[in-house]
Amino acid sequence: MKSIGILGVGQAGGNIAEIAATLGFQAALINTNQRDGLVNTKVERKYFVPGYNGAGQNRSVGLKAVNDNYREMIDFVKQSFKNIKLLLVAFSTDGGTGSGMSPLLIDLLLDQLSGVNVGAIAIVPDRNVLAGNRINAAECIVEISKIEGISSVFLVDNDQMRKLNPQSSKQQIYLSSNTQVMEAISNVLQITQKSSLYGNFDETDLLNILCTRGVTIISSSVITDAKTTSDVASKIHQSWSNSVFCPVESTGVIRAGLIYEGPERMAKLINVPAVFERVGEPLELFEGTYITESDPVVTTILAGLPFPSRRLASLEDLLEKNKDRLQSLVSKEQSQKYESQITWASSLKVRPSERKAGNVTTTLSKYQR
Ligand SMILES: Nc1nc2c(ncn2[C@@H]2O[C@H](COP(=O)(O)OP(=O)(O)OP(=O)(O)O)[C@@H](O)[C@H]2O)c(=O)[nH]1
Ligand SMILES: [Mg+2]
Repeated sequence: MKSIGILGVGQAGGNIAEIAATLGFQAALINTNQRDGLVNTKVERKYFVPGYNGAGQNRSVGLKAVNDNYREMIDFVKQSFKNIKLLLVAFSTDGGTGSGMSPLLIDLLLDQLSGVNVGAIAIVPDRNVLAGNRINAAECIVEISKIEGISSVFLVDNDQMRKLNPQSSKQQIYLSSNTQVMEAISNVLQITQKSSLYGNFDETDLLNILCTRGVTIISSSVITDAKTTSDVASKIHQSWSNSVFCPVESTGVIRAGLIYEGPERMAKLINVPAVFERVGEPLELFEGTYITESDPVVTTILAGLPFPSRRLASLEDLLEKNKDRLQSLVSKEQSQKYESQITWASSLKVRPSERKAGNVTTTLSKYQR
């Protein structure tokens, strides 16, 4: 039984829970919209908030759903996951249900699930989403970043898969983002089950890293053609820029994992100071070395990173640039009306008044000669 559980909230969250279930994770979902959740057929445990039919991209609807039903939600989560050590709540930051519900729900679960750590898989929208989605995303990320005692926050960046496959449809991008994030987590969890003569990376090491508060990324790099330690370091750095997560921008890793799988002769090219030069040496490093004859792969886990302010500013810039236009759009909603140029023409439609019933004598008298 895997020690990490995935709780999807809202449509995107449910889609991630679906992939998690196919990879053998305990998975459950919560939604305000039954029709969205029913398509995730691999997820067995589902809670649909009664009396709702989606949140219509309105975060306050999601928030109200938790306020009114948090006891049922907490019971549902307790019943859905058995013997897990870390629960990751997955959701998109720019819709209404997942974005509005998840920060408060995570905060409540941190108190209510004893012995279970709680982190997040939060989706950052791609560059094409409109103002309303950007506002949701910014509000949600601010709330997530303030939660006390939260474990790893994985920021899945929908722009990253678009960058690598510009021709793909939105659905293909969503599916490959969801698959990559769950495969990355599944992969590091599987490594903890292997044993090695040279240094094990065990489940306690992994949980130590993942229970660090802050932003976490996991990435892997195939280093077959590397010749020097600096080749290896630069391949690892590239993998931090090209993973499914928001690219690493600054220094400040608190805990990290460094795992090597491959032939012995390549293992010596891994130089810890060179790898961490760009992000600063972490407080603690957990290493694992697994000698195999397959292609050499280095997997890194960086935890405790600051929120990526440049990436998030790119989300907010479009709002800032359009501030006046957006403010006038909203004030117009209440005041706008249409003035016609042909108000004079309405009189054309006025019918002459009906003839009144006359008096016979008066009519006869009009014709007298
Ligand atoms: N990576 C990924 N992103 C998704 C997926 N589905 C939707 N998104 C993102 O999530 C946003 C829409 O959020 P949803 O998850 O549909 O919203 P919701 O939480 O169901 O909230 P409401 O529909 O407003 O009730 C989109 O703009 C995308 O940014 C998915 O399967 N994977
Ligand atoms: Mg939805």
